[in-house]
Amino acid sequence: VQAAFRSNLSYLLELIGSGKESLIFMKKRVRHLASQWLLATQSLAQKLKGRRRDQKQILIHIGFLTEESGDVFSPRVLKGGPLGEMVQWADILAALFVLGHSLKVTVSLKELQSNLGVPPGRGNCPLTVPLPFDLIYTDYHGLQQMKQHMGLSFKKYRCRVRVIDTFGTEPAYNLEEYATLHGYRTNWGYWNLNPKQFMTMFPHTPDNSFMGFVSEELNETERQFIKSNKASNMAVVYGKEASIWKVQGKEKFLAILNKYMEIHGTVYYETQRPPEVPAFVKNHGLLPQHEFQQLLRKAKLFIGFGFPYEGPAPLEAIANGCVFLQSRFNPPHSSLNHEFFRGKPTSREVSSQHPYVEDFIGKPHVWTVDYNNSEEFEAAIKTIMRSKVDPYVPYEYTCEGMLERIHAYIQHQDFCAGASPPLPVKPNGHAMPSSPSLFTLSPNATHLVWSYNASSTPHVWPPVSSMQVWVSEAGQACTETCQEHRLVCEPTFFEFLNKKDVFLQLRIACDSAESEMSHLYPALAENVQECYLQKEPLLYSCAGYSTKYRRLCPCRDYRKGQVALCRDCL
Ligand code: U2F
Repeated sequence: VQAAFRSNLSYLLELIGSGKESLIFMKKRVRHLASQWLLATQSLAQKLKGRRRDQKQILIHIGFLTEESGDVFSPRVLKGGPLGEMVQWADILAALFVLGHSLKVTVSLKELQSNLGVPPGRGNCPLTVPLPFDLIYTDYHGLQQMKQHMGLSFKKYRCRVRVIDTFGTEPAYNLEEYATLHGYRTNWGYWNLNPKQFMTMFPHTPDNSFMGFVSEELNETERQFIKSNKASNMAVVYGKEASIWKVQGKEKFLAILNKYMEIHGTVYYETQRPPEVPAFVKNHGLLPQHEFQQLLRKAKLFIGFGFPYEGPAPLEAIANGCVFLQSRFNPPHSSLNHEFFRGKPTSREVSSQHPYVEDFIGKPHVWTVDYNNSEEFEAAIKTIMRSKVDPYVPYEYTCEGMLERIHAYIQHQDFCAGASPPLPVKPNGHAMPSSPSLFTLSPNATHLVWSYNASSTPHVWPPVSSMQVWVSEAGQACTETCQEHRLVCEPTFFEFLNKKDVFLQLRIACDSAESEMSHLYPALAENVQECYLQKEPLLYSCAGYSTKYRRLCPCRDYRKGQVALCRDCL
C-alpha cells in the first residue's frame, strides 16, 4: 500500500490516549504544532513529486511511560521534571502520522502484549508469533519488555526495532561479547543490534541514526514582533527544577549578570521561592511550554548553568531570537568522570552543556565561555547585549527537516537484510571478489574516492557515490577525521574499506594484516607497519581512538543543515 500524506492530526490525538500528565503534555504539543506539521507535509510532498512511498505498519511502544518500568517521568511533568523525551516522542508520533503510516501506540505492558499477539498469561511464549508490524519504535525500557514477552520472536524480529536513545549507544558497548571482555558493560548496552537502529536526540555519534525533534519556526509577523519587543537587558535562566540552581560559583557569575540584566527564571515551586533561587531573580514558576516560549521571545539571553545536558530548550531559545550562553567543560564530561553519564553506553566527551549548539550553530547565537573566568564572562554579556541576533532554527530541527529525514530512514534503512549490506553485485548477479579498483586515489594522494562504474555500484544506502576514505591521525576518532574534511563519518561504508587492498591503495605498507575484533579497526600501527582488519561487522565504529592507531575512516558528504542525509540520499 502507498502511504498518503495526512492533512489532519485529530485521529493521532485519539491514538495517543490519555490519563497521564505526560500524554496530556504530548497531545498539547502535537495540537500546538499541527499547522507547522501540515505546512511541512505539503513542502515535502512537493519535493518528492509523487514518488512511491510504502505505508508501514508501525508500533510505537513508549517504554519509559509504562507503569511496569516505574514511570517516574509522568508525575514530574508539572513539577519541573524532564520533558525532553516527551517533546521528542510527541514529534516522532506527529511525523510518522503525517507521513501517512499506520500507527498503534502503547504505553503499558498489557497493550504491548495484545498488539504483539502474545496470548495473555503467556509471558514467555516460546513460539514465534508472526509480527503484525514492519517497524517498532521503542526505547531501552520497551526493548527489555519486548525481550521478556516475545519469546523467540524477539530474536527473529529485532531487526525491525528502532530504539529512541537520547544520548546514544556506541558500537563497543552494543556488542555483548566485546563489551564484557573489554570493560564496556553498562546497564543499558549489549543488545547486539545494528548501531544505526539506535536513534538519538541530537546528531551525537554518526554510529547511530539521528532522530531529533522539532523547534517551532516563526512566521514573518512573529519575527517582526520579536524585533520590536526584545528587551536587551532581559535574561532567562535554563533550569526548571531547583536542584539545577545548586551550581558551584553561581553567586559570582550571577552577580555579574545581575549588574547588566534583569534575571528571570521558570523554576517549579510549591508554596514559596526555592532557597536555591536568589531573591533578585524574577521567578515565574514552571510555565506551560507555550508560555515559556513567549517569555523567550522577550528575552535577549538564555543562560545555562551546566545542567540539563543536551536538552531541547536552547534550540527553542535560539529559535525565539535569544542568545544562548553556556559554560565550557574543561575537562569534558563523560561516563568516565560524571555521575549523570555513568552507566550510559557511550564514552562521548561532552565539551559544554550543549555541544550541538556550540558546534553546529555557534556565534552570534551561542556563546560558550569559562564561567570561572569573570573577565571572559563579563565581556560576553556586554557583547551579547549589544548584538543583533535573528531567530534561527537549523533546517534539521524544522518540521520539514524532520519529516524529510524520517521519510528517508523509513524508505531506505533495512536492518533485516543481513548483518552487513550486500556485496557489490555484477550485472550477471555474481558477487564480486574484493578489488582494489573500487577506489581511486585523489590527485594529492590524501584520500580515496569511489570509482566504480554505475552499472555495478552496490545497492546500499547512503549511496557509495558520497564516500571518501581518509586516514585518521594517531589518537583521532573517525568522527573527528571526517569532520576535519567537512564530511561526516558513515559506518555503513566500513565494509568497503575493510580490505588489505585499500591500505595498499592509500600507499600504506603493511607487513601484516590480521583480522581481529576491535572497535578501532580497520587501522594501522604506523611504527611497526602492521595493519588490522575488522572481524566483526557490528563493531564498525566511527567513535573511538587510540594513540597506537591510525584508523581508516569512511566519510561521506552531507546536506547543508541536514547532517543525517548525503547529497544524493533522498
Ligand atoms: C533534558 O531534559 P529537560 O526536560 O530538562 O530539557 P529542557 O531543555 O529543559 O526542555 C524540555 C522542554 O521543557 C519546556 C521547554 C522544552 O521543550 O519548552 N519547558 C516548559 O515547558 N516550561 C518551562 O518553564 C521551561 C521549559 C533532555 F531533553 C533529556 O533528554 C535529559 O534526560 C535531561 C537531563 O540531561 O535533559
